[in-house]
Order: sequence, then structure tokens, then C-alpha cells
Amino acid sequence: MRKIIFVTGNAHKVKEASNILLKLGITVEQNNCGYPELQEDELEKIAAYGAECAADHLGGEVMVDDSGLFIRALGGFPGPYSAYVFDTLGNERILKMMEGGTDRAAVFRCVIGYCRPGEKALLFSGEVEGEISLVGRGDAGFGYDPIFEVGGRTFGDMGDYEKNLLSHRYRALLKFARG
Ligand code: ITT
Repeated sequence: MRKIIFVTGNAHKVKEASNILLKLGITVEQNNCGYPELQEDELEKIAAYGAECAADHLGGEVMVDDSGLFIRALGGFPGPYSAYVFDTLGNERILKMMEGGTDRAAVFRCVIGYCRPGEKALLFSGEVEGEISLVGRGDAGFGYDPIFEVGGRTFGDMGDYEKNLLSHRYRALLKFARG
């Protein structure tokens, strides 16, 4: 079976990617070596740079995942800054920012960067359209899962099995696995 090194500090991503890729004939091993996260305005640039740095550093093929939540009423915020905003504001303050508005549309995007040492990264992106819930709901998942709804249920309500059938990460990893 093919094995891929997934460079990330986020164990939740590893669990999801392992479940998704195992069904597609690929096993996943986490490496937490870290890579420079550019403060860029596009997930693609962050994923490409990270994958290239990590592949050169480790001397082998790697995959990285850069994800972001884009809220339409907030002009796409937090987007590429999702990790920083989650750590500093968190879900409750994002919900506060949206109080009073009627447009709750949002898109979750994932860009997988794959790279071999000395080469340019290949990028695979996936996205899922949804809405920001009125209140946080559900104990499953991580990060923004309790406030991101698809079809009236949050990723936090769904749990891994259901989320992994339709998520931004699933859609990006499917493209990656198919090359
Ligand atoms: P690495 O960069 O080490 O992979 P990270 O958690 O910093 O881990 P991102 O920059 O891609 O990863 O994540 C941006 C933020 O979005 C961060 O707060 C994540 O917890 C959150 N996030 C990413 N994927 C998510 C998902 O599927 N569901 C909910 N939140 C997610």
C-alpha cells in the first residue's frame, strides 16, 4: 500500500485524512516537523511553499493541508488567516460578529500540497458550501466544526464518518489520491 507523510501539527486533520485515504489505498503517517506558514492571502501559496520546504527538509515526498473558512458577509474573513483567528477570537466571537445579519453563507476550503524534494508542489483543492450556524452545536470534530453547517447540521453534529463523506478535505484528498 502506498504511504504518504503528512506534515502537520493538527492531529484531527491526520485522523480525518487517514480514514479518507485508507479507503483509497493510501496510509498516512504524521510528521510534526513544522514548516514556515507564509502569511499570504491565498491558501494555494501557503500550501505550495509549505510542501516544498517540508519535502526539502525531510528529503522525501510529503503532503500538507492548508484549510480556511470563508464567510461571505465578512468579505471572506477569516479565510487564509483561519488558524490565527481561531486561536485569538474563537467561534463565539465570530458568531457575535455575525449577529443581526441575514447572510450566513460560508465556504470551507482545503488545499492539499504534495511535493517531492527539489520539485514544485502539486496542489489539489476541495471546497464545501454551507452556512454559519446561529449558535455552536455538536461535540464532534475540531476547530470551526461546531459553527459550520451543511444541510442544517453542523460538522460538529455530524461526526467523522458523515463529515468525511462530504467535507472540503475529503474533496481535496480524493483529487490527490487520483493524482
Ligand atoms: P497545520 O497548519 O499544522 O496543518 P492548523 O490547525 O494550523 O494545522 P490550518 O492553518 O489549515 O491548520 O487551519 C486553519 C484553521 O481552521 C485552524 O484553526 C483549524 O483548526 C481550522 N480547521 C481546519 N480544518 C478544519 C475542519 O475540517 N473543520 C473545522 N476547523 C478546521
